[in-house]
Amino acid sequence: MPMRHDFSENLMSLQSHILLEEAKHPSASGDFTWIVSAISLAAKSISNHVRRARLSGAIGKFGDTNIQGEEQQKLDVIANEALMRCLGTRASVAVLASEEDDEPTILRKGKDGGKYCVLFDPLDGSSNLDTGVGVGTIFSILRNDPNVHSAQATVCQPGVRQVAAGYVLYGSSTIFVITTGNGVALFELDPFIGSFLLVKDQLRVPERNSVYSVNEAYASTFPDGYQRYLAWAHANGYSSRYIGSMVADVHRTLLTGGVFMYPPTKKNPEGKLRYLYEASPMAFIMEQAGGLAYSGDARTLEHQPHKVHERVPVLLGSRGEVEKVREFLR
Ligand code: P6P
Repeated sequence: MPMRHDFSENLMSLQSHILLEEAKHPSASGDFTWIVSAISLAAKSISNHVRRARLSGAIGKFGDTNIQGEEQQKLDVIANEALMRCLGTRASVAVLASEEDDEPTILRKGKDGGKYCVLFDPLDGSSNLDTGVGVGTIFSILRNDPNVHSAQATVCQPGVRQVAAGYVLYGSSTIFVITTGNGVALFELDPFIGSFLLVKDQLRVPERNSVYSVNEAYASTFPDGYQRYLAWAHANGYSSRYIGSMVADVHRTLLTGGVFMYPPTKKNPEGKLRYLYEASPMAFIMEQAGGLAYSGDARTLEHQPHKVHERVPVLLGSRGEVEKVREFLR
């Protein structure tokens, strides 16, 4: 009797998944796959550095501050360099914009083949590294407009124009989550073969879950609607989960439901999180998983940014939970 094979459990790597997605677009040229493979390669390198940071002396402050006025961690610089190196060699990348760099980096003009802009926060939540808390890389891929000659203007696009978005969570395992506009796929790094393997495709965020995620230390300076929502949540048995690392907080919200928010505060009247490489990519992921994402009254993906490091309020998560918060904000 010949051996019966079960092909339903085929190993699907990130590479194969993206190639299959690309094959759905006859006009695709394969450039896009190269970009995702560059991000995947950088993510494996960053994961390795994060996981042995104390042994290699990579923990601690780099001794400089970035454009955000935040003290750079050594690993912020290592992660930024890894992404710059891996993406810089990709012929289809026109512009790179990083949370760690004052200005975007122009690699090539549209006429020289630069089809895409890649924006990223190389190591979000890095201030938590010393205490072993999950940190992450967030990325967003936009088309380059060859007729726009300023790098700043080229990358300042609303989130609806994203070609792809995702994040890598360096947590209890290394998780790669990506959307190219056809749903959300979740991969886990198998360190023994060095590949991101598909764990879940067409991931959906639960419709409801009585969990909110916000830094309540600033609650007294939130706009009134948020304060009234929190009072309602306290009275209705909600629990609070806040890690202080956006990728970890959003990933938990994506998998288990609930609502994550970073409202305007006295210290950050526009909110703390940056639009282009934090709010916009996370909003794309959340909407593609059936959730919602708002920045103030506007749908996050429809916000038109004017500066690379522009900050916006963030409210995202389960449809039912985001709508509940919005009832109090109206
Ligand atoms: P706070 C980390 O510094 C970060 O940029 C996000 O990862 C996180 O969601 C937020 O800031 C935490 O900010 O003010 O609550 O410490």
